[in-house]
Amino acid sequence: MKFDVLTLFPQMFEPLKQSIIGRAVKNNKMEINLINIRDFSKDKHKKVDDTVYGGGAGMLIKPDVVWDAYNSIKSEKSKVIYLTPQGKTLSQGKVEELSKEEHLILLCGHYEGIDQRVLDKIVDEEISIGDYVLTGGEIPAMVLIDSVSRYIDGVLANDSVSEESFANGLLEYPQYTRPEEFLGIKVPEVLQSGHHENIKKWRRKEAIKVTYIKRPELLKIAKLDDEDKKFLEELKK
Ligand code: 4FM
Repeated sequence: MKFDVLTLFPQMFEPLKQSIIGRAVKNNKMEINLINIRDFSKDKHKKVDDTVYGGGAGMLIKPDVVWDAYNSIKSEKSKVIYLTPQGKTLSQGKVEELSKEEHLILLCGHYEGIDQRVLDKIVDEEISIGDYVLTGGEIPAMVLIDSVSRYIDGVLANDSVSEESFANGLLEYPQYTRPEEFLGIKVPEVLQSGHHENIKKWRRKEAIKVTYIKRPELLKIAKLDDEDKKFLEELKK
């Protein structure tokens, strides 16, 4: 999977050189190219923004520099995503869907925005990471790369994604490591029993419990079997 990021602030993507994503890039499991939109300015002062027609505060990114940056990297198989609060909110389902793409081009705005004409020409999909306003699309682009990369073959240990509680739309069950007792609180007995079937059932119930308590709206879309539903009805009493 290839990510091409169009941005005025490529230095903001340094965090992706760390940890799991950094290793995945080194191991050629994924590619992240940073394209500095400013490199496509024809202006002698490398100017990329200008004032807004009709008046108002702030500056807009000029359409031609974004157009030229895009044309330097586009391919038959590329999908262009613009990160903006106007987009559909990113979900785990959308993340999984995007992980099947071959080439994602992530367009990051900054300042007051980007001239609408180039957006109309190149953007395939608008995505938001949540209903709040940031100073630019760079952090959202990193959120998208991080979340999608977890589904790319060889990025995570093999069963981490399918095993995670969220795979069935539930929140994660509580987890414990040593010591066996901390501040007077013991690790649940069943987790030390070595009884894998019981551990699996306990974790499933805890996942349903924590989802019901913290994010009950998620239960409407979770994949629950008859036993799960029975347990949930008991919980509600
Ligand atoms: C986006 C600022 C474009 C300037 C932003 C421009 C955001 C979000 C966000 C800010 N993006 N989810 N929330 N972007 O706030 O995706 Cl030009």
